[in-house]
Amino acid sequence: MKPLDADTLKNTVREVVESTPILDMHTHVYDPAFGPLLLWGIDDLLTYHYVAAELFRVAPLPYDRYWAMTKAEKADYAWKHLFVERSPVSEACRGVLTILHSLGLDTSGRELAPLRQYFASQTVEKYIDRVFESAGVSSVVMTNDPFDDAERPVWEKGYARSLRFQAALRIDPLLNDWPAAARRLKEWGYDVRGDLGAGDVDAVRRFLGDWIKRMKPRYMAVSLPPTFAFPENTPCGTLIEKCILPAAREAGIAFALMVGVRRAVNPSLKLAGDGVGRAEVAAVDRLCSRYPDNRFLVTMLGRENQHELCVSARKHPNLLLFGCWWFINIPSLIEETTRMRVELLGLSFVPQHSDVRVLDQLIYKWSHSRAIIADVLTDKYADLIASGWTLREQDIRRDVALLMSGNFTRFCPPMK
Ligand code: RAT
Ligand code: ZN
Repeated sequence: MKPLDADTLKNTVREVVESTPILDMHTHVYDPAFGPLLLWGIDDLLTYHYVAAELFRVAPLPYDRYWAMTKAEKADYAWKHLFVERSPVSEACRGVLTILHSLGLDTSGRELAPLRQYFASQTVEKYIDRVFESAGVSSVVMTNDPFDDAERPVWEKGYARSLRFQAALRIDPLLNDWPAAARRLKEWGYDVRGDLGAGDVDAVRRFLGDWIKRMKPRYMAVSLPPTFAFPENTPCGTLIEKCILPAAREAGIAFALMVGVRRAVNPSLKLAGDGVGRAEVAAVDRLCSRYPDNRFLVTMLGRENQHELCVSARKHPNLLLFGCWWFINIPSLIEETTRMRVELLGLSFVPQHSDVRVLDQLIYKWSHSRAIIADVLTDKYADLIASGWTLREQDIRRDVALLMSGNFTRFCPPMK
């Protein structure tokens, strides 16, 4: 294959980035075996919490009146205020339009009824195929919480696993509210006193081992507040050192930390009510250097943390940065963050995860991010060509495959 020149570079990079299958390493969608937990279609898109937060800014109404509405009423309300009475320029609103456009739906009448008709005529199985294909995603990693009463029975009963929807064991309730978690563990037959003594440590290890065996997760994960410190003489610190890290080592899986979320800044907004705060990156440094036999996936929510976190990743081979999380997942910050990561880390990071809660969002989250990743890579390859480096299309294919799936797969291989 002949080397690429600067003129053909842009199109080649774009084509490669668009056609390379993605392993989406953090989402909140479910295998269809979880029934109603899998969200899809126009009403779920318009009631997505990113959209709901924007709705309250322009159409103030008592919170309880909104929450008492049916899903379709909430969707009507969002459509009216965010799409009809003003232009839907925010990233969350634009995303809805990217999805509808890519499905070939006409929005020129600005009516919800024909859109609803389209979704009503789909079957979930066929629609999943269509979305995965259109988004260019080969598989997604779910967020699986054994403390979730809607989800737990499905795991306990068991279902035929598919490669498309892989598991991640999420343990927020265990780390963020130990007294409540201890009560649940006791209810489920684990011999827990709540004092985090040797007996409790054994019981939590058994609990984790049972769920790792049941779910075969790609990793264990937690989201943490900006105040996260390590080491720390708190239930969270003790549980991490005595239970989570040994369990992760034994199972050979990574531990993912998503740091910087201030939960319930406005509780009336429910899921839409969380905020962001600046976290202490040194806590991650200490975790990685004290536990070299553990692997850590880390993302942070604050823009202010991104540079320091990149520098940390340069220091610790057992740390893999991932994604532009939540409030960072907007074009201006994806661009800035991805550019900085390439400059400091080369190709040794996972540039994006989608965090989708509604299946259809795979289409917009990935098409928006892919365009930015391609632009950043084009600039970096152009710099190499200008320095006399010969670049071939197969080099680009190899590099993009690392970013889209290879780096994650190497760090978090599937469990046997
Ligand atoms: O991005 C989101 O949808 C947030 O609501 C959270 O789910 C966050 O990503 C998390 O995993 O805690
Ligand atoms: Zn998430």
